[in-house]
Amino acid sequence: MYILYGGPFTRALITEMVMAEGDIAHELRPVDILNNGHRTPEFLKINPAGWVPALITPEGDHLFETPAINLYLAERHELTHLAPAVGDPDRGMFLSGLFSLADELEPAMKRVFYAHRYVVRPEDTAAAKQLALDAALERLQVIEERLSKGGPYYLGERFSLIDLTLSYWTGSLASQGLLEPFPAIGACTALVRARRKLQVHFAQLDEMRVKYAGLLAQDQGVK
Ligand SMILES: N[C@@H](CCC(=O)N[C@@H](CS)C(=O)NCC(=O)O)C(=O)O
Repeated sequence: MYILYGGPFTRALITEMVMAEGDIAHELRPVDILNNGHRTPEFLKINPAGWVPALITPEGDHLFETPAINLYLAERHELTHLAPAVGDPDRGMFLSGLFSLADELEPAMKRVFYAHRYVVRPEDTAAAKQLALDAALERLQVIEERLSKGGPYYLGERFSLIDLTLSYWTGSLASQGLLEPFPAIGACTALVRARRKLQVHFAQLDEMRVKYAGLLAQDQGVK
């Protein structure tokens, strides 16, 4: 049985969606990142980087880095509707798209959420957040152009882990009206959100976002 460390307010939800798509049995162990649950000695034994998600495989390996965990699960369980197999003509473009989200979009979004960590003076936090947001939107523009020429998904007619990951990250932007300049991304995420097995997770994501905005307003977010 897999053990997934994750829980509220975390991108572990993307891994839960992969598990749902593949009907993969697992135990979810919530980590309270608002109260530094990810920095306890116990959790650091699971993932020394101190981040969630982390996955313990049935063999006892400890895996981390969300896109790596997701790709591992998709490949191990032969979920070729999420990850084109080695030798599939779509494989190269799939890897390019997935790594681009991991290397470019996800770090920019992390800086948006944790802008206070990237400044020396607290009064620079809003500017750091805006710069991070600009970087994220610039990445989205590249994806928008690709989808508008040959969507609805990143791989054309073929849904994949890229669209699922993209839909997770764009959730908070959509709620602020920031996705309006990206209609093709909006259409792609609407298709992903309508997937039968994922609807419950996107409902959780929306709920989590509203709750987190409330906590931020009271200055109770992750430090
Ligand atoms: N590169 C890692 C980053 C993981 C990450 O930053 N997770 C967030 C939750 S979404 C976290 O643990 N935040 C707590 C912190 O940075 O202190 C991955 O993609 O898994």
